[in-house]
Amino acid sequence: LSLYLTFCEAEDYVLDDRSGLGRRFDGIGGLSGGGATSRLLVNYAEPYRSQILDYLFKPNFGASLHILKVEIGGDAQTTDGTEPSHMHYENDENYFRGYEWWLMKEAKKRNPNITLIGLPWAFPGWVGHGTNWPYDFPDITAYYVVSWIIGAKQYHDLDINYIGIWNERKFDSKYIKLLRYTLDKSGLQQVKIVASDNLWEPISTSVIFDEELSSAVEVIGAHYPGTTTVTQALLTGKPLWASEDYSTFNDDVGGGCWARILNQNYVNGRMTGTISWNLIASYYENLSFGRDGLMTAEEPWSGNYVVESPIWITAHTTQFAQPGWRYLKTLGHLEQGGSYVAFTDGNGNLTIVIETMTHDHSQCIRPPLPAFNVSAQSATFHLKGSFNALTSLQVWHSKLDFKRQNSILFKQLSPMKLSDGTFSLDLDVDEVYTLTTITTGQKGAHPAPPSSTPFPKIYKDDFNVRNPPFTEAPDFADQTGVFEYFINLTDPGPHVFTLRQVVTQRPVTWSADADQTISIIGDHNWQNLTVTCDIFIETAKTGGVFIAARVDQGGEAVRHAKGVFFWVYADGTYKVTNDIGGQIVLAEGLSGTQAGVWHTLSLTVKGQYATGMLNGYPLWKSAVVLQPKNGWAAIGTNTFELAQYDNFAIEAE
Ligand code: 147
Ligand code: CA
Repeated sequence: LSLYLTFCEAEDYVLDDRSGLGRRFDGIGGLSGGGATSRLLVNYAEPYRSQILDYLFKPNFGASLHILKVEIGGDAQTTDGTEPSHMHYENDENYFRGYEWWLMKEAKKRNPNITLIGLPWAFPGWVGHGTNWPYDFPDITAYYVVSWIIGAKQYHDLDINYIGIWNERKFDSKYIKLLRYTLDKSGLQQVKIVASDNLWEPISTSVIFDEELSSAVEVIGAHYPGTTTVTQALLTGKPLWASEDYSTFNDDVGGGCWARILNQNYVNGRMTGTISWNLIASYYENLSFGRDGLMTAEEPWSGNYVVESPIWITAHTTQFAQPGWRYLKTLGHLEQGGSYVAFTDGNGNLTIVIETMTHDHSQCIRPPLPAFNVSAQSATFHLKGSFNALTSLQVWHSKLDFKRQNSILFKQLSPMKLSDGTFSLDLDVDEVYTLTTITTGQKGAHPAPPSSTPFPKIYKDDFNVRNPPFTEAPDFADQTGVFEYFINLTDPGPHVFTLRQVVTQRPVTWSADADQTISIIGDHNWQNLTVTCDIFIETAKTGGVFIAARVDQGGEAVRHAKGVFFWVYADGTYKVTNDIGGQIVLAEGLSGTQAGVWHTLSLTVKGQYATGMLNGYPLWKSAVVLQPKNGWAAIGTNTFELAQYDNFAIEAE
């Protein structure tokens, strides 16, 4: 027999609207991009792909997101890959590249009221006119960004609601004003500006002291604010958003992080919008920040996906309070740790969200979380004002369980009876409660997806697709440059349908792109394999392409990728290098390769040895490869240059 005493503090909290309401609630969202975070999602077969989209966007089903923010692709590496621009070149315009258009339409299909936001990380090289800076020619940058908004409407009937400046980089007041002016003159007065997607400062002070800037900027958006804001931001009088937040591994600690910041971003920092980086972890897990999304869908080849706890934590708020509702003024911290917020639609509806996340079970990736204590406690809530007459509330409950890995996620309990507007709850640690007048909440469910499998060991793509639904070929994840389906009508032979690298100038980068282009594919655990591909160098004399195996890294580290790279050049030579930069040469010699002719390359890596074939004949053999031991397969070019690929094949052990 064990005897124990629970020591409970019973505290009273008042929820009241009689002295007015707090700020307008702008919603909770997810960010696709920054970069290529949804890359693998688009290659899921139905019905899995639609099921995943339901968990993200369908109202009263799962995360039921209010906001979708997307990257405006800039042809450059922006964390987990590159996203294509709508204007690769100065005289080029195409609003059917990439998957963000598709994603926005899928989100709108499910929730026509969803708020859409666009933000650039990088820009095609021509926007910077040869510099690595987008503000030397602000009129070009404004034209480039406004074109994206106009294209969204013209080709996809998508109304973009907010537009940003330059992700986590310097803003330029002159550019922001010019952007506002260009929007207005294009009839886009309703498109609002978020600035500056970095820290609270210096944008807040700039807005305070510059009236024209202040009227151009609608929302102050800060990243990873750690639930706090600064006086200057409050003094702007603008809505404050955590316009990028979370970025935490999506296990239950990630769920705890998300629950704590969703409440406390308002309690501590008066933020009325919070956007998760990222929306969904749909990129190879070994790239940067693997699984930092609200859920995981990183296996299009199997159909497996995982609805992680952050989805259900999101539902606690999103299903019961909508953008346009107001926060109550009466909210705050609980006596024994944790927090509570309340929302109303102003028409008698009330939603209360309570969280009791402990420090160690709610740490986010950044910033460091100062120490605090949370313990089990009783809380009595007294509803006053227009809520005093309520007699019962719907109850939804989650408890993150770190001991037995047996978490309760978004479970409906019996309604709470109120007497004289009062109810009490026994709160344990690491819990979320929603108490609400809203009766439409639902824990949506689709049949369990197929189980997880590794990337197929035998893989082939001939790129023979006449009307591809997306511009990229399945499972290829561009890490520098952009690889697109291409139809070469002048090809006299069998290579009409190919894949082509199309970025010909170094972009205005956000990250450290490689000096070569590269697209990775496959399983990062692969050791022994053969990669075969037909290649076509387009640049005479100086051009070059490679195929590779055991590529160990991409993302922000792509410049430092190691592996086995088999290069052939238009000058009739070949090289085998251990790195993408071509510094560590394992073999080299004459190949007779040239531009404008198709060649077949084949690379076999087995144990410590690599062998290369050209057009079916051995070209080099027994190159010694000591490291890396494993990695992806890849294709790419020697510089930012055009090149084509066909009949790509992998045979892995
Ligand atoms: C953000 C980026 O905006 C995203 O594209 C993605 O890279 C995300 C991953 O966590 O991070 O960039 C940040 C990088 C560093 C810090 C904050 C944001 N930081 O060190 O505070
Ligand atoms: Ca083909």
